[in-house]
Amino acid sequence: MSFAKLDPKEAANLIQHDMTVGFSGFTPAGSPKVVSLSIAEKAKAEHEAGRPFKIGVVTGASTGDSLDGALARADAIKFRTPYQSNNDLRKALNDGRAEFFDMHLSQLQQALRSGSLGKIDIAVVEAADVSDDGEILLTSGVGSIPTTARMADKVIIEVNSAHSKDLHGIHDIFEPADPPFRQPIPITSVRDRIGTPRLKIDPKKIVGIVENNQPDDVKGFDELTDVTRQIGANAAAFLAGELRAGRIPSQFLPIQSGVGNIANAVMAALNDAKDIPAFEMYTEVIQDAVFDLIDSGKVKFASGCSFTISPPIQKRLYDDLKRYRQHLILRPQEISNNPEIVRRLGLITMNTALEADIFGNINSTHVLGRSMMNGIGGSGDFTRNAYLSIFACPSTAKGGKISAIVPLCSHIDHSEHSVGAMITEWGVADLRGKGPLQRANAIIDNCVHPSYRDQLRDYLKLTGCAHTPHTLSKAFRMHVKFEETGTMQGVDWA
Ligand code: 0RQ
Repeated sequence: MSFAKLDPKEAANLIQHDMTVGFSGFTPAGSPKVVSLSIAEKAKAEHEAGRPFKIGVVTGASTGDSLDGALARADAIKFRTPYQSNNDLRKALNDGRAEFFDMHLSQLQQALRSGSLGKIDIAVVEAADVSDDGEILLTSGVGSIPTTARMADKVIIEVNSAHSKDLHGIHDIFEPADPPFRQPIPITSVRDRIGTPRLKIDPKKIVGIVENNQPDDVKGFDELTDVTRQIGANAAAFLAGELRAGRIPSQFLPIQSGVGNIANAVMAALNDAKDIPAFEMYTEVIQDAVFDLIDSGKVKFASGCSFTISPPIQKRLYDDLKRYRQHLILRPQEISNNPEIVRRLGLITMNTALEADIFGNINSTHVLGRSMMNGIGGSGDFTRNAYLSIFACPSTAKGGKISAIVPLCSHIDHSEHSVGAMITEWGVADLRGKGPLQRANAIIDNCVHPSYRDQLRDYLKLTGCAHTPHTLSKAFRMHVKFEETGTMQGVDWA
């Protein structure tokens, strides 16, 4: 390689206060691991010397602790977009120490190109390999880096030897033209390739290479519990019923599955469901469970934006890449989450709600309407354009003190118009073709925890006849009761 070798400190010294930095990756997968730690150290030193140091941080989605966590702890983030899931950064956003622009992940790259998010000064790209003419073999996540690296004035490459160089051929790098010159995106099946296997950037912009061998900081999943196992079983039974009824075609449709424990449990249940045929996935995050489904033959092919997998699964993938590459592709997020393609392929989408209301609106992001959890991520890209959109969540949180289903969501990310079915451990509410009162009854009867059913039925009776019978003065009384007493149980509607 003809590029200068930098140590992480030298790389961090290229980054000045108030710059915007574009980092590669999507979730901890493919995110840089060492330059970010040095930027955090630099920020601390600058603050100790009485000088300001905060940067804008643009990534694909969330990242690992060595990026979002370290920078947040060093108070080094001025502005963050589009998604995060780190405890320390979450605190910084909710304490007002950093700004967060929570956006649909498919829209990030176009927004960057339009200039509405400002300029990108430096891009930091994790690579498995880089050629002298600037062809980069990306690692386990693609995210928005094709755009941020192209737009950046300078590019720092982190060559990470924890990733296999045999990843060549897994990625499909494509950037569409912007309106008014955009053409249809030519993906008509999950497996289609439309771009290049490597990211090509102008080698003159590459200011140096930092070497490291840190694995992706992806935690494993919690063991299935009775609740998550039952949610998975309910989802599988619902989809099998839809198949039998002919509302899902007999060859099945591609699946999108969200992030976290619930999504992992649903995928595990689909693996066990004998009456669901082998299927494909067109999704954003390819999680651990998908590899079991590929091995069992249940998943024929998975297209995504990242392999967000724990170290044992990453080893399994890299030990057997020749076989797995026939089943996998990674794309930039404006393609993996593209509404045009989601609608064309007819996806069954399955995402997790933080809170839902009895009429079918979904809150994915804000605890008690105020505190940011993670962000909307890709859930809106998929939900709004799905063939069948499903939201699942446990019926209660915090040991039953919170009902996940309330009269009116304290924040709405996905409206009733985009939600086809809701699933909890108690059952499934099919919301399609139903008016608001019918939806409310279906959700209360099938999804609400029994200890909250009467309370929600009583809320419905407060206002007489209305298309959507809300009582505005009482719609948040369960939230207020929780804030005042620590439980949503026992609300007095009088
Ligand atoms: O907190 O662990 O402190 O108890 O919220 O809840 O049930 O473990 O759910 O990890 O699957 O995350 C919506 C946040 C769910 C995620 C969300 C508390 C609960 C717990 C987490 P504790 P669970 P998960 C494409 C799809 C948006 C992005 C998206 C998410 C914690 O799925 O970020 O969908 N989605 N992307 O106790 C207060 C409630 C609560 C509550 C749960 N009603 N009130 N707290 N909790 N319900 C992929 C990407 O975009 C990358």
